[in-house]
Amino acid sequence: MLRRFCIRWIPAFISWLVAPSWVFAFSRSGARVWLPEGISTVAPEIDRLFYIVLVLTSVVFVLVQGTLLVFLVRYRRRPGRKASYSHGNYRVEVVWTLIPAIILIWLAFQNQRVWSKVRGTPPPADLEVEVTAEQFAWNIRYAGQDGAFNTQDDVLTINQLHLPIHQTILIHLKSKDVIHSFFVPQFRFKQDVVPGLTTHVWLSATKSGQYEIACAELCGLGHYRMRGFLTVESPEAFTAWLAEMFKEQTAS
Ligand SMILES: [Cu+2]
Repeated sequence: MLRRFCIRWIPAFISWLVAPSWVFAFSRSGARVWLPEGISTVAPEIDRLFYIVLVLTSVVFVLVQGTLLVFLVRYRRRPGRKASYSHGNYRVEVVWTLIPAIILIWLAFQNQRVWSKVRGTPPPADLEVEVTAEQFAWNIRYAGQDGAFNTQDDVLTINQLHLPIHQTILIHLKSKDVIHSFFVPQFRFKQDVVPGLTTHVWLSATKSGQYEIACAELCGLGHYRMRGFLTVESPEAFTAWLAEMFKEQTAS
């Protein structure tokens, strides 16, 4: 009874559990499973690492849990069977220590490579934007024509961030009050915004469209409505929008 149940349901349960990683392993568009579309230059590399870790841990999970279940069923208590003492196996222990160690060291190097690209010295910026978080909005500041912040021609918006596509954007993140977190899932980008600290981060968008900026840090009662709107567009459309915003600002 128990045996039949195990044979029938345990493989089904395990395959259901790890299905997403297998779908990834066997499909060409696998990078889309589970994650939203990646639209920054670093997104494919971050996704690749994520899925490598997912596949590796899935395989280990199946092997370990499978072995455990086989042993549970096979060596269960039976009348007349005596327990025996085993010393273990030196060779097997060396193997199961060495293989994970090598995999983890390899992963650490891979992580380091991607991390230094994402958060190392930023490449020369085409555009700089200042984003100041406050309870419960995103204040966006563009330097305007002169390229300097806090001057007459700055363009200010609330919750409206427009970025030109295929350009390197340097974002200066600040907070007026508490800790917020600037989160754009499609950019694979999430950064805490800490009061008293300016965090400089860079990104480059690879696909135009409308996206959402979320605050990913519980920052107070209105946290749920701290939502920004991100538009990635052609450099021409961006310049036109910025000029329009400046005109509106000076008119009011
Ligand atoms: Cu917030």
